[in-house]
Amino acid sequence: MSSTGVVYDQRHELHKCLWDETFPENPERLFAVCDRLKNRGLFERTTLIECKPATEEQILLCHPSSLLEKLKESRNAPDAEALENACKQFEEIYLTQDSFDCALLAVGGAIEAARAVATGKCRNAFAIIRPPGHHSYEANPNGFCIFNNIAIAAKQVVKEFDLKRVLIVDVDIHAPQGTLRSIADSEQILLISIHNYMGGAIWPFMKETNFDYDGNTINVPLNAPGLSDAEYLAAFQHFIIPIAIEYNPQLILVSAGFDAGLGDPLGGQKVTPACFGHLTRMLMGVAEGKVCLILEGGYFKASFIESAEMSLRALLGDPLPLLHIHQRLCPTFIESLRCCISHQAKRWKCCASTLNLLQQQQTASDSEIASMSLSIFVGQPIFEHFERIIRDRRCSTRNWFPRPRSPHSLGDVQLLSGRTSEMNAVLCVAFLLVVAFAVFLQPVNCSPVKGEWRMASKLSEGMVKKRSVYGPYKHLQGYAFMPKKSYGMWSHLPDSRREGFNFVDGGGFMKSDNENPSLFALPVQ
Ligand code: Q9C
Ligand code: ZN
Repeated sequence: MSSTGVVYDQRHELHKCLWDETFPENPERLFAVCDRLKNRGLFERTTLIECKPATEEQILLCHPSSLLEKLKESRNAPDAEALENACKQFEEIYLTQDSFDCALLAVGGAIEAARAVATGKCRNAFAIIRPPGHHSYEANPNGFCIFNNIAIAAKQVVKEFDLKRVLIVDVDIHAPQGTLRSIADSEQILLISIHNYMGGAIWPFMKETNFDYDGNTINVPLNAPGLSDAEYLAAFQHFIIPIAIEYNPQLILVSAGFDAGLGDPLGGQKVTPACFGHLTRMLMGVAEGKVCLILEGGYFKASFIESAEMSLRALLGDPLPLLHIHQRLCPTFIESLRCCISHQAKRWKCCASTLNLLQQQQTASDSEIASMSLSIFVGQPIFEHFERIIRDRRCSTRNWFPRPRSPHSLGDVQLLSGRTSEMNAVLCVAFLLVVAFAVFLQPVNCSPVKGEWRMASKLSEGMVKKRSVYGPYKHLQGYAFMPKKSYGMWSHLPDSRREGFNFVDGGGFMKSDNENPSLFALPVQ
């Protein structure tokens, strides 16, 4: 039996942000994953797949040549400042002089991994590459992604091996608007994605990422934070896997982002590393096990290195830790899943029969037959706001994210780090000092960036309220400010009050180097 292939290339580390060392998508992500896999003796059990740069012809499968030309210029940029300025034309992208070549290499890695599995040279594979790819489409690199690695790889293998059905499963917490658009014209590719949607009030603010999208993309929108293994397993068990079986793909490519994982600062969900292994394993029951994982996001090291390890162990056929599910499914999630099943019942027999079963149960238990829910999309105002920010080039990648919090401050993940009571005492004192400083220095110390940050952090309980504002922000009186974790807002606000607000995306609190604090505040309607 042929072995598990791994793509890994040192050269991917040359892509890094030169002007913001807190940027979450950094070379450290690859070192960390590879160190872990080496230390656990997993690398020596795999076959290294040689990674070569994608050709321009391959990039053109998804992007226009104008983009290639534009990006190529970064090779000759004189300095970091020039690069930073050039990046303002893109949304959340940074470039170094090596980034263009790194991005070609990432696409090449995805292609080689997909090829190895498609030809049977490897029975399955894991492409550990960066920059990630699933947000990029046409001339729009965005969301840390330069070229759409997975969409290009899918189109390449379809073309090269004349495949009729390639399935892409995207478990990264961010909606893959890039992959959705890149494959929209491909009859041989189907995308199924599970991602944060939050009523449309989260980046990329697109209605097409909701359950009622029709096309060759199937969405499982998540409208609540804090979801965990139970919800992901249910989505796979009752929806994603049945559709995958019915579709009967010849090859499965997985956008393996681990930012739905426990403790991830961008994701807000709580999938455990072991669960990522089990999800991979469930997919291995389809397409004769021809599964190729392609790395996407994942920004909390302690969590994503383990998720990557568990996923690779699944590919290798190692036993995985048992999952302990001791929670009921989140009702908001159940509603999403029901919407997905009802909507897809038109196209997929498996969904039609699940729907039928649900309705029988409801009749038997004499409860009312749940009707289809409305498709909610409240993202339009913030989407337009965002478009304006990008269009006017009012932002850069600098300081879009708060400094990473230390693992100790991440509620659930404390479990991973065995904290002593002395440390607790020290942390308490430090916390009180910080609070005291924040309170007392507030009126004096008012640089724009610090000011914005403070206003936001004051609301970190997750409530939206009308605030009285003073100092340089007086004109923002009566606005709702986004707390550090806007996901919190969804859990704190009763449904009836949600429509009244515009939400600012919480996938990393947006700070900026411009002078306009209204970026961070939206009027309370
Ligand atoms: N405050 C990947 O995980 N964030 N990309 C937009 C701005 C976009 C993440 C929010 C995050 C993109 C591959
Ligand atoms: Zn992501």
